[in-house]
Amino acid sequence: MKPQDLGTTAPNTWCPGCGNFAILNAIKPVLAELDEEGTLPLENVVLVGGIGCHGKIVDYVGANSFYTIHGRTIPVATGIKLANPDLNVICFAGDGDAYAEGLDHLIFAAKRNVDITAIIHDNRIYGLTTGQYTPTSPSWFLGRSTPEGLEVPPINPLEIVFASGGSFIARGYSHGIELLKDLFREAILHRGFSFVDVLQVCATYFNLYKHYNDRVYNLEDHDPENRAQAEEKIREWDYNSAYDSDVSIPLGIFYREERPTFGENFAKYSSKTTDLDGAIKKTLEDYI
Ligand SMILES: Cc1ncc(C[n+]2csc(CCOP(=O)(O)OP(=O)(O)O)c2C)c(N)n1
Repeated sequence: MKPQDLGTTAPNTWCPGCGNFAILNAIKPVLAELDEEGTLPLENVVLVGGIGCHGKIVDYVGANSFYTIHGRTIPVATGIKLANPDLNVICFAGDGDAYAEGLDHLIFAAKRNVDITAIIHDNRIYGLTTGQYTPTSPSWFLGRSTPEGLEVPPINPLEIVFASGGSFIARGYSHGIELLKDLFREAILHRGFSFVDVLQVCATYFNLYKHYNDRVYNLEDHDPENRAQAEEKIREWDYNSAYDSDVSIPLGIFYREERPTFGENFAKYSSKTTDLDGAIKKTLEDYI
């Protein structure tokens, strides 16, 4: 299979220069390669899209897919994975989708180590609804809903996922397809909750290409299995750098850990729940 075999006839409506094209052009070769080498047959892949410009990606990849509602890619993906553990489920969510309306789902997926992949198209605005601020917009951002500024610092989503127990944490950039391909492949193959925050530039409402181009660098000599090192690198950039600041923005895999997944724990948990029901009933009967 070749990446072009994964094309569809849906007309693409993203703006010229949109960072979503890089994500699309990275995921297709990865899925084609995994299928071709027999590691992950395409029939076992399910793509889950949120609502936003990012969500349209599921229309542009010829694979099984599910359009969810805004903020709900992760619970839908979790349900698919629990119902059929043979499937490999990949969520495409926006920063509005995953860090605002759907933030609790992100935290719980990380905590439970649900065996799914979350790729976040982090353009740091609501793109589809024309440029309102999101949890990762910097405090100096002037947008449609905040024309006089925001003055609220952004969250660092990597730090949230790290603190919540995420077992694979990475950051990519929409101006570097080779790195995106590596990150997507590793994330998809990781057993557990894989989280990739992609700095995906919205060329129309928040064009950060120059800001990022001058500051991004790839992590080297970094041990993702070392929690202290991971924490230090995750905190190196706080998403709030001023446009002209001299910060550096690391890209790559920050953290990786092997631990039991929610699916494995869920099987044990649900059988225990049944026992527990019986035990509670018996206690009540004894009591009454
Ligand atoms: C439950 C619900 N809340 C809000 C909306 C309105 N809405 C549609 S898209 C969107 C924001 C999209 O932003 P983001 O998730 O960052 O995706 P992008 O368009 O930037 O890719 C919002 C708030 C909705 N459709 N459904």
